[in-house]
Amino acid sequence: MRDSIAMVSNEQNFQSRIDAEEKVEPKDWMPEKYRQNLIRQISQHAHSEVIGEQPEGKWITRAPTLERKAILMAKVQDEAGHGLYLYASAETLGVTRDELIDRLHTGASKYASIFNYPSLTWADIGAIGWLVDSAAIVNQVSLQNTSYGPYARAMVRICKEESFHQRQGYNIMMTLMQGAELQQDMAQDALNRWWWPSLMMFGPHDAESAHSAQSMKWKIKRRSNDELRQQFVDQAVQQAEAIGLTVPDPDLHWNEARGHYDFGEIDWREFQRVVSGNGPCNRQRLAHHVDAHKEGAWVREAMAAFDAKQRTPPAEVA
Ligand code: BYC
Repeated sequence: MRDSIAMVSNEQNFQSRIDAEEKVEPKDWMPEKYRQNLIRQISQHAHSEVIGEQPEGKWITRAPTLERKAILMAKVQDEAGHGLYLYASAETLGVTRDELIDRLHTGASKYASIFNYPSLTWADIGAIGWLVDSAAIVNQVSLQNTSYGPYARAMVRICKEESFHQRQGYNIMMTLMQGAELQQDMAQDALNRWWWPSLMMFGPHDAESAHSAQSMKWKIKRRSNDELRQQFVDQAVQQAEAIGLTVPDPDLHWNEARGHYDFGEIDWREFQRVVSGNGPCNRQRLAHHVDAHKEGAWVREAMAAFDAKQRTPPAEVA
């Protein structure tokens, strides 16, 4: 009885701290469901950053100029770094890196559906940087104010780097649109294929979103899936028009009364298919990660051995 009263008052105090915009730190008391929900979201976010290296990484050796190659290499390295900040942030919640990777490999933990689509041409690198990084920024700017301190602080740094990523993607699209007809067609084709998957990045409609209500109450999420998606559409449509691209949505039009663009319905069956492991590249992406993880085992073992040696006190000289 006393335990359950203590638990209720812990939960009330916790909610009051959240309502007062205080940050929750790793050693603070937190409801177990808050901890689990954060581990779920942060680790999925980390996996997305790391799996997201694959469609772009493939184009490093195919970049059209030395300058583009250097920029793309830096971007892909940044994504790896984002994964590291996020894994480290999830680890502060008492879960190990090995457990997180294991959940990814067994399919228990998701990653962003968008990375299960193939990058077929150089224009796809433009579309990913422009659209996927834009979508990520719109979401992550709001996550800079998430209630969990280590996650919020990771977001601040990640957002700075994502802005450069978005600019490089848009710059690729702009350059292609100033080129030959073939290059313009390539840019339009990339937009056609990446537009709808980009809208899916924000998740199901608010009414269908399993975690939103509780995550908003705990201020893990600060803005809803639909709100963020609308902001993304409003920005991206104008950016597309500015360089002569057409957004592939016949229902898209400016709604004067709402002050926003109205847009067509996402194909939610496709979303479910991709999220449940049956998108065009799901198996390939996961298999590649499993192989890379196996190949890196000797590095982890060497690091662990070095760490153990550093901790062993030197033997006394007789
Ligand atoms: N893809 O209740 P809901 C990047 C899942 S990477 C897959 O609305 P929530 C970049 C959801 O997990 C940046 N799954 O969930 C990297 C849940 O399933 P579980 C990626 C999705 O968490 C490299 C179920 O559907 N950004 O920028 O409240 C190169 C119900 O959904 C998706 C982040 O990860 C999806 N799109 O809201 C270039 C942001 N959508 O867990 C660029 C952090 C939903 O119950 N994450 N699901 O099995 C978030 O903000 C939220 O987790 C979401 C979903 C808005 C994505």
